[in-house]
Amino acid sequence: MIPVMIFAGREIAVVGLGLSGLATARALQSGGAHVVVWDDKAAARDEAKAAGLTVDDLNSADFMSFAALVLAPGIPLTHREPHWSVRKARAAGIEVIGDIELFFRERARADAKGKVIVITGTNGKSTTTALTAHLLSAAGKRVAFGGNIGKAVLDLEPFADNLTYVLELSSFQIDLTPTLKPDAAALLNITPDHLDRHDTLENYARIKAQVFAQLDSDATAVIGVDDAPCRAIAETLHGPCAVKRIAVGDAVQTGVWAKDAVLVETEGGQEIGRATLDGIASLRGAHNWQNAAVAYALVRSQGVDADAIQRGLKSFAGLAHCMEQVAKAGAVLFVNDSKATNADAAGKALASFDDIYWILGGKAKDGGLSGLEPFFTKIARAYLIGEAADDFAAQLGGDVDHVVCETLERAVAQAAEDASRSGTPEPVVLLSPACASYDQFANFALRGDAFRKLVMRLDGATSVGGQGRAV
Ligand code: UMA
Repeated sequence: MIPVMIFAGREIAVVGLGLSGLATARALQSGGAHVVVWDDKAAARDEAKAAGLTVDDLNSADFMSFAALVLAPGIPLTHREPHWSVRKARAAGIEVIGDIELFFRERARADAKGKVIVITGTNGKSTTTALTAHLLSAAGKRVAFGGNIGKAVLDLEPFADNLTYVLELSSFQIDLTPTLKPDAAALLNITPDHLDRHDTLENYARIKAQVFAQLDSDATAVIGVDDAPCRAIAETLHGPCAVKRIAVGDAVQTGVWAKDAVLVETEGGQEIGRATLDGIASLRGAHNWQNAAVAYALVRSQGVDADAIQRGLKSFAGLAHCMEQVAKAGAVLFVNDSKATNADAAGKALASFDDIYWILGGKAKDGGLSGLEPFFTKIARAYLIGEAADDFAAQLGGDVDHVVCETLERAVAQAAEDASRSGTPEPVVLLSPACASYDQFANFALRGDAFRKLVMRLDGATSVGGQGRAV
């Protein structure tokens, strides 16, 4: 845990007692603040009480007595409308911040010398964060990683001069972090997502770009330039920090670009290093080349050489629930891509395989399956689950053979049977739902775990490659 002392002796409100809220309350309390917590769900309040925190009904509290409101990232700050606690804080004139802001303020107070790397983007940020942490560790550096992946930031190890933090940040977290000042920041890509929380793509992109707003001259900005919103942000980056561009397919002047599973590092148009991703199952597909190129650029910015990066890439196990190769039964490969909670992310998996028995559905996002039409010819059959099943059946229409299975259990059984009967050389049963999980599961990780269990119960299923790193 990182004790947060900047509010020592002062009263502070924490709203939202999930993973990040509980870590925040503990960190503030251990740093000497008087912490009052609240959650709109009674069960979460009970858990906090049992953990020794002071729960008080903040609905009727006078917010003037608080130094700040620390809000959990999942709670609406601006859209569709601010949470009631945000309105109360604003009326009382107190600031509303998040746990990542506490981390940066405490780091400044402690004058901690260890490096901080932050990674954001619509898709691929978890894989890139885990890969960056892995490459640094493989090169002998001490690393703590978390944020929007794994542990909440304040649950990580305390500051130390030889400790590098690698943090995945969501747009929700960035929006609550006014003094975000890392040593290296990466923005992978921007496609429409979370627009219920950020209203417009422009506003979502503006928030993502904040990772670069306060970089010093010795810091590094790494930006993917394969999509228009990121290209527009890249145009605004003219130092004082180093700026590294990332592209898949097209060469970049200064940065890292990827083609045919090879990463090429350039400086002023000259090649200065390279690494290959050929044969690395955990980094299959063009989207993973982008992730690996970003990780390469970040790790180089910390003084690791290309040979050490190449060795680290080869030993990367991948992430659980991100195109995770779970098992084989005969010729059939089973892939868990439960983290693909939108169409764009599912598209990356569909692009990576050819003979696909596709399990999809859940709680649909705006736009449904639109954009995935170019992959339809690769799909042998689709198995629809959850709330979105009927809607998706209509969207697939006559273009893709499909069956409504409703549950994951039925979908796995049916897809496995069809794939094994097909007699084709490399059929793939792919769970890549293009939907949130909340209609049938508590989160995408539990959905992926359920898939793994169902697959391992099938006749002849043998595990391949070991489980990826937990997310
Ligand atoms: N709550 C209220 N009132 C509300 C809404 C929620 O009281 O109006 C309470 C809930 O009852 C619950 C708590 O708030 O007890 C949940 O807070 P939260 O949604 O911020 O969730 P945490 O458990 O704190 O997890 C958060 C991140 N979740 C979100 O941003 C939605 C986790 O990212 C992150 O790993 C964790 O902090 C630790 O830093 C998850 C995520 O889904 C992986 N992120 C989104 C994404 O990647 O798309 C952004």
